Amino acid sequence: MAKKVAEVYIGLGSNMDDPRDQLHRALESLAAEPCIDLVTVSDFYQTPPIGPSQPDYTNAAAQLQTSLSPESLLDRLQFIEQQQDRVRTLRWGPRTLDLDILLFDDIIQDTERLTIPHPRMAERAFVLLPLAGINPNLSLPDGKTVSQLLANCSVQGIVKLSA
Ligand code: A4P
Ligand code: MG
Repeated sequence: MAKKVAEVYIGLGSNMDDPRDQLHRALESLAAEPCIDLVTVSDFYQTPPIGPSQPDYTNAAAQLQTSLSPESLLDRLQFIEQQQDRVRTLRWGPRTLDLDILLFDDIIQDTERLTIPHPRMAERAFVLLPLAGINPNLSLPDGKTVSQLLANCSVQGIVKLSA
């Protein structure tokens, strides 16, 4: 029997050690994963940091299809973060690479390890703007669309980059 394939959106962020290159390397690693199809990659954006004072981020989003469970996908994302020298120190602090699961089909889950949809995505322009570039009509499990959520966010200081 064919394995069920889920439609997933992830957020990518970096603000250390050549952020744009970090995102490109992460996307290459994702594309090379046997159980992940990289379907669409958004534009890249330079975004002012949310949280402690630190350099601007480069953010993007990607649409994936995968036969992995949410937990197994998180394992793969965290492995790719480790490969790129992610060191976990300060919460919301600077990082070489952050890969977050934003949406996983219409799953709603809140376990110790994994919250889906990502708990802060609905108020973050650095997440919503790249997602809207992939599909502005994409809806969260509560029915709100990315473009509706984006209308309530400030996009001040965010600049589209060439990938
Ligand atoms: N975790 C729970 N749910 C998820 C999920 N949906 N996807 C758990 C990924 N991980 C999830 O994450 C901490 C733990 O969250 C993981 O072990 C996992 O089990 P982390 O990546 O180690 O730490 P973090 O990213 O510092 O924490 P957090 O709270 O996820 O931070 P955020 O919300 O991701 O914010 N400003 C700009 N402009 N751009 C950014 O990308 N990013 C952050 C990080 C802050 N400010 C930013 C940006
Ligand atoms: Mg994270």
